Amino acid sequence: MSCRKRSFHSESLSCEHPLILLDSSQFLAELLNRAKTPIALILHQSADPDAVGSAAALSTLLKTKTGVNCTLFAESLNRSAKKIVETFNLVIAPPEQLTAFSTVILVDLNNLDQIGTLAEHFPKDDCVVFCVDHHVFHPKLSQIADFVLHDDKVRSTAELVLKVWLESGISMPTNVANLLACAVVYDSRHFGNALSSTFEHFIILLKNGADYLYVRSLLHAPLDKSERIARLKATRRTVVYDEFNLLIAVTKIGSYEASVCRALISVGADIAIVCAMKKDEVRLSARCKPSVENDYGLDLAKHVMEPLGEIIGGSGGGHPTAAGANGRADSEHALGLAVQLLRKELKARLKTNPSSDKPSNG
Ligand SMILES: [Mn+2]
Repeated sequence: MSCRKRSFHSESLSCEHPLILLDSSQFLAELLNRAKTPIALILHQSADPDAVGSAAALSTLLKTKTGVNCTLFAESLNRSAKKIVETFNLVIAPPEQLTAFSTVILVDLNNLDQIGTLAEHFPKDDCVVFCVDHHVFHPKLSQIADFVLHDDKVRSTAELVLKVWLESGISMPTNVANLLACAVVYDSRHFGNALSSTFEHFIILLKNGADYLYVRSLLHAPLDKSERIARLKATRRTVVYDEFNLLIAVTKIGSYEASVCRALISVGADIAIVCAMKKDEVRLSARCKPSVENDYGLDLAKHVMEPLGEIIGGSGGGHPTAAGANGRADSEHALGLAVQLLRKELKARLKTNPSSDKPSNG
């Protein structure tokens, strides 16, 4: 197992990691088994309420069950996550402290390229790595994780944490129910893309004391002026392609690429691809309407952002209708590649499924 030492540069990874996929009861058993020394919970950069809520709930569960201390790490938090951290008095530890841990849990991510500058502080020695996540399974996960609880058929990581909690047999405090409820509401876009399982899980949280109106009020935060300016500027520069009976909107911006994507979808695009340049790094975000996934079988994570991340020397992933990639490339070049990958996939899908060549009504 000498190859268990992890590196963040894919070219230096020489062997596959023996990843073990578990169900929620096995995951809890392995976690409790390891909960003898402090545990680090690592969230993705620009952590959202799903990442924060899931991590806080897991941390409470481990503390209650074993007395072990858990510490949360995130390079940065998004606006809604900041509000949740403040409201529930959560603590995000300084990145330097991460190095000392021998057990870590990756929460709501399955690819270390998503932890940003925390990667510099990731424990160097053989530490045991757990992962709980609902994003499209990333091939690189086998290079980093030992024990994995993964299901991309749920709308939030919080629902996987809920299952783990229910296995523990301990009663759920109201604040944990509210934290998990924030996560479910946020990641299901206020139930806009909810599955029947999303409602089933949410009802369990309500029965444990979660308050839907309170959760809604926590997640309602008006956009900053800078974010609104970014959205307006990016919209002005947007190029729209009318192809495959889809309106594909493509643009560049300095930051807020995910927010700009959502804005473009809300003003009428079927698919949006937005590129942001940050110093020497390029970051791309893509969104599509649920109808594009349903009618065309398009998976933005698997078909566009994952291969794009590879090409530009970084990584990509996400969900079928919301995905991203980062790497090193000129922004025009990266956007061109993204559009090329998208066109190639849509063309192939139209050939194999001619019924999808119809106007989108999503
Ligand atoms: Mn999530």
